[in-house]
Amino acid sequence: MRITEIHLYRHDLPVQNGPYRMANAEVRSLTTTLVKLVADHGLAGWGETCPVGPTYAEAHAAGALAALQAMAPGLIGAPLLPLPLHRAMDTLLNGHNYAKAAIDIAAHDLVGRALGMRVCDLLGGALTERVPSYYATGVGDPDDIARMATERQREGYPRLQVKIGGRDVETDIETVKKVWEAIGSTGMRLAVDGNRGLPTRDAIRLSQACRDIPLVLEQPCNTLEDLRTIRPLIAHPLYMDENGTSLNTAITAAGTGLVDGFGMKVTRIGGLHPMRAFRDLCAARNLPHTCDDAWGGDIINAACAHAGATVLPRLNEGVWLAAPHVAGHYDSENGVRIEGGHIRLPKGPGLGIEPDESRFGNPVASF
Ligand code: 0XW
Ligand code: MG
Repeated sequence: MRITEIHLYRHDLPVQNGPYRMANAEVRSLTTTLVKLVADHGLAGWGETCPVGPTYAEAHAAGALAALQAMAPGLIGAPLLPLPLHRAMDTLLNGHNYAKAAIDIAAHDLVGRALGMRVCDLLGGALTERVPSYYATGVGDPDDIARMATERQREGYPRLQVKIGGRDVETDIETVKKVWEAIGSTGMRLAVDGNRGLPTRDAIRLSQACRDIPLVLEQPCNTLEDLRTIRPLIAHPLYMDENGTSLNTAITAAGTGLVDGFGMKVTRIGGLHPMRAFRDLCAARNLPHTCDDAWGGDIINAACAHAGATVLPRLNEGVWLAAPHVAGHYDSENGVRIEGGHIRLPKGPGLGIEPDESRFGNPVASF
């Protein structure tokens, strides 16, 4: 199985009821990049990568397209199996995991279709058909966020992530306390995500002020050094998200006891093949984690859901999807949906998504 054609598409995803606000980003519309790989036997597979704006992570939409265009000519004729494919990509471009991930996802889709297997089975096998999700609020007014928390809990979400940062820490503390008043008795789990936006001073202040609330503190500050500084001074488990840029950083964070878990993005770590290794190293260290991505449509959503279905249930912090903020589906029948706070795993081979290509227009580049 070798790659014979690569087609790249750009597609806009306006944010429903936007903007979506995080400590370092306010997004109204996102540009997603889609990859269609065609193999020598004629089958095709799809991949996707969609940074949530240019300031969330070291990734941006134009960068994804440029990196894919730089690699694509050298990938014609490359083998589709993940190990040689990653090797081929690494000989063409250093880094740029979030672009390589789109090729990796498309290859998994294609190999799954060729073998008649779902991607979750290629990743070792699904442990559930009903994958837990979690809801992430934006940064907002404390009373509004508490109301939203109650609504999502009633919908069936097992976990809530409250966004903080980029403003006065006392408002963040008020938000966390009001949310806990709303959901504390329900069993819903709580993460508080600073998206790199808090000075160490404010992360320590918030954690101390909320010490009786059993939350996890996700990526409150910007750097690894900041996380090391606050680690002994906070009252809560610490999760890494944006700093987990590769298997290498994840291994160091897990191996040195810097963190108690991760918010992990499939594209940030380079795709489903490295995500599988990450999942297994977390299991070896008994560390919980999510299987998300930053944004995107049905293709990335299916990739995250397949990966999330293979995580040990006791370590599974859920699969976040942008679906509640995105209108419509690439595949109106099999498109990935959250129902009752959970995702039903697609049934078909590969990712289980048959995208309606006409939605994407002509490819912006073909090789
Ligand atoms: C909540 N998310 C999964 C969605 C946004 O892309 C940010 C991200 C996070 O946890 O940082
Ligand atoms: Mg996060």
